[in-house]
Parts: sequence; C-alpha cells; structure tokens
Amino acid sequence: MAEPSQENVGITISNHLLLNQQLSTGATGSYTRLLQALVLACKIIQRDVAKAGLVDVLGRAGTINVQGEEVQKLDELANTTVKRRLSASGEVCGLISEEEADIIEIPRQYPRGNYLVHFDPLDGSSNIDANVSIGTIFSIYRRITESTNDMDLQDALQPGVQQIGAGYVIYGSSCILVFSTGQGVNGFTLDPSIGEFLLSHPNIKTPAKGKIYSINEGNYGYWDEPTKKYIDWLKHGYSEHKTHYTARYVGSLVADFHRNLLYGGIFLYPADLKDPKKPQGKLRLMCEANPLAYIIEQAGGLATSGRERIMDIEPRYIHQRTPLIIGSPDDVKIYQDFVEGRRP
Ligand code: P6P
Repeated sequence: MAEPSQENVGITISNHLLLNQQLSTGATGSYTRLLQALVLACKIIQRDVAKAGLVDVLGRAGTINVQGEEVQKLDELANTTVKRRLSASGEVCGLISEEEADIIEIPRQYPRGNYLVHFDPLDGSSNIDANVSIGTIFSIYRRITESTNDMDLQDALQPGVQQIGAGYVIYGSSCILVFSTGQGVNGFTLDPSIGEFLLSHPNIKTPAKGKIYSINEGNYGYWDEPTKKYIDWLKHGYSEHKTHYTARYVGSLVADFHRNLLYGGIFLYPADLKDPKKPQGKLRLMCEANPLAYIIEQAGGLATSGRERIMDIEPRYIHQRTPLIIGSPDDVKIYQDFVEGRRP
C-alpha cells in the first residue's frame, strides 16, 4: 500500500484509515474500527490532560499500581478511557494495561473481536504535576487461540514480531499521534479547534545517525561495563568519532523517543543493578519496548536489549521488563560493537 506523501498532508486520520482499508485486500473494517476507538480514547485523554491543572485532576490518587508505582488520578482516567473505548468497539478479545496486574476481560455486553491490545495508558505520569510531556503507548496483536470467548495468556505472550500495529500519542506542546500498521510510520497532529487528527508527518524515517543520546546518567554506577564504555566514548571520543553528541533526557519515554525519532539519536534504558527487583531495567517489554521497536524499525531504525532484537524476545510474563537501546541504526550498531567486544 502506497504510503501517504506530502500532498496528503492535512487529511484526517479517519480518511487515512479508510484509505488504508480500501487498499487492504479482504479488509472487513474491523481493524479500522479498532484504530478509530483508539483515536477516540486518545482525544478524550488529551482533553483530560489539557485541563488537568484546572479541575484538580492533578495529584495522586492515593493508590499503588501493579508496578508498585504511585498512581496519579490522570493515570486512572486514561486507563479507564482506553478500556471503555476499546471494549465498546467490539473488536477486542482482551486487553493488557501497564496499570493492571492481569488480563482485562471485556464486559459481557460487548462482542469479542479478533484483536488484543497491550497499552500504557499514561506513560511518564510522574511528570504530570510538572506539565512535562506524557503519552499513551499501544501495541496491537491478532489473537492466536481459536475461541469466541476471552483471550488467554497464549494470546497475550506473543513476541513483538507478531504485532500488526503499534503507536503512541504524545501530550505535549501539541498532541501528536504516531502509528504504523506495517507500511511505514505516519504522524497526525490534533487540531483542537475541530477535534481532528490531521496528517502532519507522512512516512517518517529516522536519520541513519544522530547527535543526541538520551540516558539517565544518574544510574551510571549501576550500568554494565559495555554501556559505561559506550557513554564514555560518546562523551570523550570526539577525536575518534568527530561528533559532538548532545545529552537530552526528559524522563518521559514518549517525549525522548519522539524527539530522537525525528532528529536522530539513541535512547538507552539499560539494565541497572540498583534495584534487585528490576535486574532487566525499568521499561516493560509488551507495552513500551515492543511498540516503540515496531515504530523505529518501520522508520528505518533499530531496537535491542543489548543481547537480542527487542521484537524477537519471547515474553514469559505480561509485565516483563527489558533493557531498551533504540534509535538511529548507526548509533545502535556502535553500541552493539561495545557489547560484543568489537570496540575496546
Ligand atoms: P528514570 C516514566 O516513569 C518512565 O516509565 C518512562 O516514561 C521514562 O523513560 C522512565 O520511566 C524514566 O525513568 O529512572 O530515568 O526516572
């Protein structure tokens, strides 16, 4: 299917999805309805995020989520919004939220569909009170079990290569939805005056090499040696690589990822040994690493755990964590050289 080009800039996401559907042989409209439900959920979350400071939605809800993190009120609103909209679409057989321990069953009044979605309803929520960009991340699979009932664990634990779509919304200076269904990556910017996402970034490709590295340097003492050597090389190896790398770290995954996707560069959240409960680092495989790996590969980049391609990882449990090194292919390959001992 031909990717949108510049003359398509400005078309609504609904028209883009319908064009996609018309050009997809055998398409029934189910996938389009699922994506439209996701788009609606993100518009509702954007509305809540935009007014958070005014209606005291800010602040903490006083509960702790499955990750052991303090849940913000907006987290709860976003989680409920995505669950309601996707369930009501009648196109999903189950959902997995970063905020909930177990598979989310679809309320009985709705039909079951053939898709399932892993999602992080509001990533970066610790930044909410500081008005720093936050985001929603989603990852779409087809069910692999033959059943008209709810999904089971086998459906939920598919490797990232089985994704049929993925994307994120960044609630920042503007609200941008970036997603792919396997034919490249497109970005849509919300025009709040008409409540429509309009195509603003057709066929995104990430630069082969960047000048930005994103990592929480406060964890330096907890990194493995190859990661330390790579970051030292970036900072002190100018005489060799002749590039002045700039450090940029928002501490909100979608913000750091989106900037590097467009400008080029590398984001790293390696395994850090400061928390024995998280020897594989902080980020989740199914609702953070896999969807962003899908996007970056569709945009010409790479995503690795250091040991293997992110999308090849066979998940063992739904909230599994993984180190994530993701971005411009030439930068990720140099990191891999340090990991595999090809660089001292
Ligand atoms: P740290 C936000 O809480 C998050 O899950 C990601 O959005 C972000 O990339 C990461 O954690 C930041 O973690 O340990 O650097 O504060």
